[in-house]
Amino acid sequence: MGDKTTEERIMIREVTGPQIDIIRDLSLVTPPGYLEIGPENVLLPSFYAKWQSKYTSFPVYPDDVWVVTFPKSGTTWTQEVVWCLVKDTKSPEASLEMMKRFPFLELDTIRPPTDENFPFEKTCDVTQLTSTWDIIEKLKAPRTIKSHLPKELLPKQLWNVKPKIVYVCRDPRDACVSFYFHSVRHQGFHGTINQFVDIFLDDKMYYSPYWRHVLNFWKMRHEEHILFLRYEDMKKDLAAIVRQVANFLGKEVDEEQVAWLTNHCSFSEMKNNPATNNATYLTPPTEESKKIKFMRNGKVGDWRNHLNKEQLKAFKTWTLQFLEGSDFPYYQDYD
Ligand code: PPS
Repeated sequence: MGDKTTEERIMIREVTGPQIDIIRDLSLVTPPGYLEIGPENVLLPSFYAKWQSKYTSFPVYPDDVWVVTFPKSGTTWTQEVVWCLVKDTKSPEASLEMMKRFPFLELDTIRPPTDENFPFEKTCDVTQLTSTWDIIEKLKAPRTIKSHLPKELLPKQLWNVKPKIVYVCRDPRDACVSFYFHSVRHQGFHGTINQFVDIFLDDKMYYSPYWRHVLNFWKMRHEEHILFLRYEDMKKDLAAIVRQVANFLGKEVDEEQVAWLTNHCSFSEMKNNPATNNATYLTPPTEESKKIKFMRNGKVGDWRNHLNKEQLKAFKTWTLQFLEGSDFPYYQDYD
């Protein structure tokens, strides 16, 4: 266990610089500062410092089911598949917002609902957000928990207790575009997409560096308690993924259930379902950001509509640099 050792080992540094200035100056909703954490320089809002030991020493149970991703990689989609497989889809709980039945471990770091330093309440209605701890403490077993934290910052017990963890990755070009729109919607980011792409490729966006996040789970993909999925495979054949996730979780499903779940988790169904569309848990800060829906587009290759040739070249260089020496087979064909 040794929380103390953990705390001693994970270094936290305040980070500044031109990219951070852009995020801070061009967002309506910003934390008081930004941190780089640990040897991999994971970027998070300064609220993280307050919660770090609570995250690393968070008690884990063997029957928990976790969904871990880099942001905008298909988290909510996977959460719904997982939730429906481990819980009762006919129970009243099924109609609760995702955040309440499948809570987000580090929500208080990303969007603290009560911190008076956080200017969020000036522009948004946060009354619908509850501290994540209130929700997590009330969860009934088997608990379903979401996190975007990279491997090194996740609860230490995950690696001894070994509950099931579903990890999902997405083409970083699509994750980046989705993250840009997310930042406009949630942070009131009013810089250009080009500025956002620069920040993303400089690994100065929340939870960056992207590739270390993905590759650290890729390396663990053969472990029995880890299932590594791709957004693009979910798009290609969701029924196959439903069967794969069910098998991983030790759940028997017949073809009727697979068909039901595949339809229930389609983009259009999730977009129209208040329990899955994340439409209400906060109010976007501007008229512009209100136009962007959480369930925005849900496509593979939307980057084609937003990234220029130079940016694609930069994505390729960045990708190849991280993938050198790795057997990770995806997202290398950027020509
Ligand atoms: S978050 O905020 O990090 O938890 O976001 P996350 O859920 O990981 O990613 C949101 C993107 O996933 C898309 N999405 C889906 N795509 C296809 N089918 C279904 N059912 C589905 N549900 C969510 C969502 O639209 C976001 O992607 P973009 O590209 O922005 O549309």
